Amino acid sequence: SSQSLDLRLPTPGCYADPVRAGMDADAVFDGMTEHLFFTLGKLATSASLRDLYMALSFAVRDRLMSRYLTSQETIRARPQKTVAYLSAEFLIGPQLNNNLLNLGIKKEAEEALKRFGIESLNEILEVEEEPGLGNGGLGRLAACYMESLASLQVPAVGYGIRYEFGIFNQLIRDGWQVEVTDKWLKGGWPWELPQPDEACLVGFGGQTESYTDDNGNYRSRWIPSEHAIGVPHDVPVLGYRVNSCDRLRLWRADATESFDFYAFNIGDYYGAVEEKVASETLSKVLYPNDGTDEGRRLRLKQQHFFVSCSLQDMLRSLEKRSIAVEEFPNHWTVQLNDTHPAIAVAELMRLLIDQHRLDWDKAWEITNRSVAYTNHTLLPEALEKWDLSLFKNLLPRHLELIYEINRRFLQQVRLKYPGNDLILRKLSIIDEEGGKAIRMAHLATIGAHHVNGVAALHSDLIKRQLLPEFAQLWPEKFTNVTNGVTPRRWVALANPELSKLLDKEIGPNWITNMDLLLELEKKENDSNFLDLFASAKLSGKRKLAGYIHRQTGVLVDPSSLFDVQVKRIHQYKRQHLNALQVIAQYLRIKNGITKNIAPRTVIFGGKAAPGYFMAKLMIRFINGIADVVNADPDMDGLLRVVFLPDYNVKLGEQVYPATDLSEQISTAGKEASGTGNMKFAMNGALTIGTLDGANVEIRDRVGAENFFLFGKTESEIMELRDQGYSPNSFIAESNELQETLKLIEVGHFSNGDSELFRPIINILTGNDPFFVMADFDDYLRAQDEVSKAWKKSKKWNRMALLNTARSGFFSSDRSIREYCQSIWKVKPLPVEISCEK
Ligand code: B1N
Repeated sequence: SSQSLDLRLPTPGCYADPVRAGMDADAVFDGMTEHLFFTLGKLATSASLRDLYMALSFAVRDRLMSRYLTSQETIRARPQKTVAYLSAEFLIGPQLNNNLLNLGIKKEAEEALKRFGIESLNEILEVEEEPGLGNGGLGRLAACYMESLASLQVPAVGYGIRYEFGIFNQLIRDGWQVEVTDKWLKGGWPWELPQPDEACLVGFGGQTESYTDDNGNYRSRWIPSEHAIGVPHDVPVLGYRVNSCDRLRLWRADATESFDFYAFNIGDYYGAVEEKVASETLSKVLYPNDGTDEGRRLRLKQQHFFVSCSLQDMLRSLEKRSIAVEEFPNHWTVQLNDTHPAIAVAELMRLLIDQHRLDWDKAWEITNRSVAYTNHTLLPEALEKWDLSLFKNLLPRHLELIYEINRRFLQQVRLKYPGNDLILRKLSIIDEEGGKAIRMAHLATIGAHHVNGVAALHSDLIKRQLLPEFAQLWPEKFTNVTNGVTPRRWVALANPELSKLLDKEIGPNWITNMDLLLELEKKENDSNFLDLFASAKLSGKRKLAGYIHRQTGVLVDPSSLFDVQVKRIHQYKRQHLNALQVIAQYLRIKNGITKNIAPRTVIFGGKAAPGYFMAKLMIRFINGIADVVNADPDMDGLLRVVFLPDYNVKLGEQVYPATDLSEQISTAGKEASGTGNMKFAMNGALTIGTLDGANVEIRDRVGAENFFLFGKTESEIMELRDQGYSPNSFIAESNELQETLKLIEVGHFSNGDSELFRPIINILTGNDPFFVMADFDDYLRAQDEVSKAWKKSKKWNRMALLNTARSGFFSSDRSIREYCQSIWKVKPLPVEISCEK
């Protein structure tokens, strides 16, 4: 609560804040002035907006430093278990506004900016570039979880990679996606603290040798052929109105300066520099999630690089505090965010056995007690497998260890299922079909004490379909933690109008206790309140309409139904199903059947992986439809189609508060959870969706009558598939679908080019792997329900209000509490800043 919040200045003599940075507007102004002058070398009179952004960011960073350092000091003085969240992606988004909110000095910053002639904080926030260190949901989840961990005062470190280039920026040219390098570090990023003194050394390649140690034990040692240095770059993660400030520790790869680097030794100075450049490509770029083969070796290198640095860092923290290595599981709980860091199982074994000289059983006990694994996908193409030869070449010692882990594990299996060779083959870490490969999900599952899925349905499918033999062997290992999103960023920051209304109606505590939103239920028939709720939404829509006009030139009507699908472009997410529905509506309007049409603005946004041809064509397809629809006067006042370029966290903050209808239309069984679905519901959008991922739980919570359900269930999809699914039987039964497909085929959305969208037609009428044709008619039916409901605006507003009121469960605070209690067994450690006496 805000009462226990200590915003006073630390008193003199407090080591943590020697300059006693104050929290009032005067102090923020003085801080900005000093940073303009001393850090940026600028006079206030000639400062650009960017200069002011930098100055304010440094001033804010100063003001969270005593919390950051005191948090570290507290865990050092009072050792207890800390969460190590290992993730190849952290999609943290813009930092300034979030830190202002969590520190509680937004007003003060606004006041300070006024003295520089800046009337609105938004002008400054606009300047901030976000670090795109993730692809989508998985990376953003890691960021929400770090924020909730800090807000719940749980000691935690997020370990990842400081990619020099994050996810590409997306331009749309002639309707096609064009990728542009993301240079987020240009001009300096004020939120990171490089710690070169804490660098770690990581090996790759070479070979292993066996030898006998002093005690006569047979051992193996690894002689790597190359090394890289990991330099930690720390980003403070401040909790909401608490002193706890955790950190993100992102590793940047540097070259090791071997002897031959020195000019005196060689005469080939430039050759040596080139080699150095080559080894610095390790943390150069984030890989897209398209599962293609490009750069696979480098990706495995990245994974081992950040995992090894992180585990060494954890072990070093014990040494520094003179804690025995055997105590590791009492001090660190290591969460694997999918299999991207799963090499941790082998690397921790290697560090414990080869460097800390533990015997196998002790090392295995420590590893298994420390590590847990979250699975985020069932899609076979996204399940990581490494070619045995590639793996051996890069990590020969880890391969030996994995063979031994596997040998011991299969012994256990033989004991339980004597003579059952089939189950041995199914459970083995080594995939023997085709070329041999390491299955990382198996390594993670065997090494972990818990395996969890990210929504109830998904966790169930893990047990029934993905890893049934493992679930049978270790039923108690498998569990569910439904994803959540942080209400600080996704409501308080993104939706100031709604937040103001909530504060007024139920008080400010909903920000940390989303269950309080349930109190809004009693307003469901209060016309006055429903109008206020609707006008908060309208204000979000007006802002987004302005943005859409500036970015795309399309004028949209804020009073129309904003129907939104923002997420990565993927066939399983079925943006093409949505696009087909738009064409069907277009045809109805053209044919004068406008009785059941509600004025709509259909908005799409999302990036396609650069190597994913069909996804890129889907973007072109949407833009082809938009061109035709938006140019047709018959559509005026009834239909608009927009593709928003470069969807990212910052744009998401504009989109969620401005949405009436949330499109969550993946093929049942394919979307592990979804998290955008939660952000929409919190902000009072209604969902049109399938029974997939967390949609199921959203519908259960908000009520079936406040959710537009359509489509085949996961078991119906399986049944269809088993019976030999034929999309043409569904097409044959639907005139609207036939006409829609026909219009695409004749080139109506491609200026008469009947070839351009042929691959889409072919896939839908061919094997239609994501059952678009099977769900089309029911989707259209549900969309008609939406249009009908939109016309009864009071009813719509009540449904929207109930979505917000009942969305509290989807706060990441709830998810993190579940992880803390049932998987990590960690407790909060309140941080006190009191330097008196
Ligand atoms: O993780 C999110 C879920 O809400 C989404 O449903 C799920 O699709 C997403 C390879 C992935 N699963 N797998 C990935 C990311 C990067 C990569 O290189 C796979 N992302 C998800 C959070 O649970």
